[in-house]
Amino acid sequence: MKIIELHKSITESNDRDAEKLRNRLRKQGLLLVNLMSSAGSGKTTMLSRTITDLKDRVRIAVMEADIDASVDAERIAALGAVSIQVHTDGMCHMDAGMTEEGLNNMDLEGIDIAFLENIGNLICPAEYDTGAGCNVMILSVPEGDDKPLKYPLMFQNSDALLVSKIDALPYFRFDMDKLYERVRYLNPDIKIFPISAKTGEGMKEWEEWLLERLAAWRKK
Ligand SMILES: Nc1nc2c(ncn2[C@@H]2O[C@H](COP(=O)(O)OP(=O)(O)OP(=O)(O)O)[C@@H](O)[C@H]2O)c(=O)[nH]1
Ligand SMILES: [Mg+2]
Repeated sequence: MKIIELHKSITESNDRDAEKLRNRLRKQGLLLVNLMSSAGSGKTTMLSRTITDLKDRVRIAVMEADIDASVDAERIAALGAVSIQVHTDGMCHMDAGMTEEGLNNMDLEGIDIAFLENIGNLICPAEYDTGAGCNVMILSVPEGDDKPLKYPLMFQNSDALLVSKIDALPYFRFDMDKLYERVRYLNPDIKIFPISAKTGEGMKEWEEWLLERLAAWRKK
């Protein structure tokens, strides 16, 4: 497994780097999706299912960002998809320069969508534009419906929210209506998809949205 050691970008403006990367990706027709959530919310499991479900329609690659280890990149590679593991030198987020360096180390020939599985945490990743064409976040049922109140920025900066592990709803006190209300208050335009990567429920709606985003990205 290819592991790239990244270091914090030393350029002055992350926003400028992000805009530059986004323009480059737009020209390439490659949709980069920045996937954010807290640790263990189900990012890699959701990605694995999405890659398998869409394998005849689009080619998906994944950049796995972690502080250590390469287990997630190995899970994706086992599906036959292009994957790379990057380490962030202890940092709790990816910035645009790090994202670009990671992408430069991937074989993206023929790839339609590249996911950046960002570091698991609800705070830092929301503060940095990675240059992605869209931001998607996951909140899992066991984490609770109060998270938009405590960590508003990620909900505000995301284009879509996947509410994951809905197969676990019977075992947790989780008010889906309250969650929708809190999220929509912060971000009226966000798309919300309740999913279970375990049973497959809700996956089709999310996958169709992703394909629509790819088509829209290439039209711009
Ligand atoms: N019940 C249930 N469990 C799930 C679902 N999706 C993931 N899990 C479980 O949740 C745990 C964490 O899943 P991962 O996919 O590794 O989560 P992650 O967000 O990639 O984790 P990090 O990369 O460590 O932040 C595993 O035990 C999964 O089996 C789901 O839809 N339902
Ligand atoms: Mg993971």
